[in-house]
Amino acid sequence: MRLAVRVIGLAVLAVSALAACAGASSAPSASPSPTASPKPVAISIKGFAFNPATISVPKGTTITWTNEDTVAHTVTTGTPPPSASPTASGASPAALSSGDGRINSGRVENLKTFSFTFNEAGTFTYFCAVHPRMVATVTVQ
Ligand SMILES: [Cu+2]
Repeated sequence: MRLAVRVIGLAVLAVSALAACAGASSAPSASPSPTASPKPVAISIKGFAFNPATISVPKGTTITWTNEDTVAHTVTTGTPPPSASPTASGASPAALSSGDGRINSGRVENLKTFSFTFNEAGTFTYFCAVHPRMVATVTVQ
């Protein structure tokens, strides 16, 4: 019986020590400075679509795209070329469109990421050069 009381006592000590640690680690980030850059934003590429496909962010935001599909995709600004129809074999064209040249990730393979920091306001329409039907928009304010 005494042993049981001791074990419970130790468990309570351990739990309160953990709680103290958790509280301490979250404290320093509580005061954001006015010069801090906007929070980074994540967009997933999944099921041959950008998620979310439409997003609005403040100037200075870094967006990171993560390809969760097993095939390669790209993040390419501009409008998809009308000639980008799939080849007869279904393989992607050898030369991928580089869009308007503002942002072009090149091939982003499975579970790889691509990041871009938007320092200019405007509307950025982008597509996947491998699958030009994948289109999305970032609005920077
Ligand atoms: Cu794609």
